Amino acid sequence: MSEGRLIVVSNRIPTEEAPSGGLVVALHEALQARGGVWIGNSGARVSAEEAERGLTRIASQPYERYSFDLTEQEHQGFYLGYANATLWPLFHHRTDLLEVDSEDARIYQEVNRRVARLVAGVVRPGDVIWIHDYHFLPLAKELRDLGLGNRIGFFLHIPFPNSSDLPALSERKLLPSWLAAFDLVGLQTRRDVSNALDFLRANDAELLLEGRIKMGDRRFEVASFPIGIDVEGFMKAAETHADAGEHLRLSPGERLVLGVDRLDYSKGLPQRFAAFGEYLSQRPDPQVRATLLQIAPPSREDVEAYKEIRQELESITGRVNGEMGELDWTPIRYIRRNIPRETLAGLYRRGDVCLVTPLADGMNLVAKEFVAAQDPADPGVLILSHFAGAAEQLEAALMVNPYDPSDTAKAIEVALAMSLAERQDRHGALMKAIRETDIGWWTDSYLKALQKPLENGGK
Ligand code: ADQ
Repeated sequence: MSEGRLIVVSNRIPTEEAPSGGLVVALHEALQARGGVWIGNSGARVSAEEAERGLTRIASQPYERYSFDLTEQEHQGFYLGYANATLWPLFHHRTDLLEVDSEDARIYQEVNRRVARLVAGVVRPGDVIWIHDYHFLPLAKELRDLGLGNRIGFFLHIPFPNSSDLPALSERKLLPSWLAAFDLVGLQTRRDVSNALDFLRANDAELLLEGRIKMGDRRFEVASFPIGIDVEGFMKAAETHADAGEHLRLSPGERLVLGVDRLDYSKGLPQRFAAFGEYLSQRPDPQVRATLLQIAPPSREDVEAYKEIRQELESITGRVNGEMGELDWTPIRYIRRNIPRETLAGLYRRGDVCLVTPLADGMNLVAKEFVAAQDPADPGVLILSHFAGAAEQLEAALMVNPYDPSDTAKAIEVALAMSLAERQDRHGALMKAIRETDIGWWTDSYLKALQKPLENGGK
C-alpha cells in the first residue's frame, strides 16, 4: 500500500465546507480519512492572464482544495464544445447530435495540458491520483509527458462508447494512448468494460488476463466499479422527511408517479411523457388518477441540443395536460428547479412508482435513491430502462424498453396494480443489490485496485 496522499481531480469542485450529493460526499470522506488534495474547476470565467495564475486555494480542513479557472474561450471549447457537444453525445450513442469542431478538440487538449501542469505542481512522489470523467481523458497522458510516475486512476461516470460509434470521433486514434497512460481505467458496468476491451483490441492492445492490458511499454487495467449511494444516509433522510409529499396536495387515492433527472436528451424524457400519456388514455379504470411529477432542472443550456429537448418537453406536457387534465387535476407536473436532497428523499418515499427510463446512462443514481427511500412495509415500484447502467444490478425492477412508449405504459399499469407481496419481494431484492455496492464499497474497492503493486516500474 502506498503511503502517499490521495489527489482527486474532477471537473467541478465543491466549494462549501460540508458538501452534499453522493459522489461528492464519498470523495470528501475518502479525502478526510486519508488526507489529500482535491483539484477542480471553479466555474468562474476569467481572462487569459488570470487563468495563467494557476491554482487558488479554497480554505478547507482537513484536506486541501484547489480550484482553477477557465477563460471564456476555454469554457466554450473545452466544456460546452468538446466535452458536452462531442464526447457526451458520442458516449451516449447519439452520433446524430455530435458536433465536430477541430478548434474545440484543440482547446480540450490544451486545457488538459494546462491542468496537468497545475496538478504536477501539487503532486509529490508516492501520491495516488484519481481523475474523474470525460473532461479529462488525456490528463494522465499529459502528466506522464511531464515525467510523473505516480499511480494514476480514471473513473468514467458515463457509458464507454460502442465500437460502431467510435469512428465518429476524429481523435479516436489518440484515445488508446490516453487510456493507456492510466494505471486503472474504472467503468460503471460489465457492458462498458466489454466495449472498452473491444476498442482496445482493435487498436493493437494485447489483452492479458482479468482486464489487464499491454500496450507498447504500458500495462494497465480496465475494470467495472458500479457506483452506489449512501444507502443508510438516504434511508434516514427519507424517513425523517416522509411528509415532503404533503406539499403536493394530492387528492385522496391519487397515485404518484415520479421522475427525477437532470434535463438531458439521454434521459428519455419525451418518450417517458408520451408513455405516461398513453397509460392515461388506456388505463382500465378512468377513475384512477395518477399524476406524473417530473423534476428536471435544466443543465448545459448553452448547448443547442439541450434547448431543443426543453421545448419538446414543454410541448408534450401541454398536449397531455390539455387532452387529459380536469378542472381539479393536472396529470403531468413538471418542475424545473433543484430540490434539497432531504425533500427529494421524502418525495421518493411518497412515490408509488419511479420512472427511470434513460436511452443511455452510465449508472443512474436516482434508481438507487428511490429504492433506498421506500418504506419496506409498503414500497413503491421502480420502472427501469434496460439501457441504464443500473439495470445490470437492479434486475428486480420492472424492466422496460424506453424507446417503446407502449412497453413503458404497460409497466406503469402493472406497477400501479402490483400486490403488496410482490412489491415487498422486489424491494427486498433491490435493497440487497444497492447495499452490496454502496458508495463506501465503491471508493474503497476502486482505491484498493488502484494501489495494487506497480506493474509499470514507476513509469
Ligand atoms: P447524472 O447524469 O447527473 O450523473 P444521476 O446518476 O441520476 O445522473 O445523478 C443525478 C443526481 O442528481 C442524483 O443524485 C439526483 O438525486 C440528483 N438530482 C437530480 N435532479 C435533481 C433535482 N431536481 N434536485 C436535486 N437533486 C437532483 C452522471 C452519469 C450517471 C451516473 C452518475 C454518477 O450520467 O449515469 O450514475 O454520474 O456516476
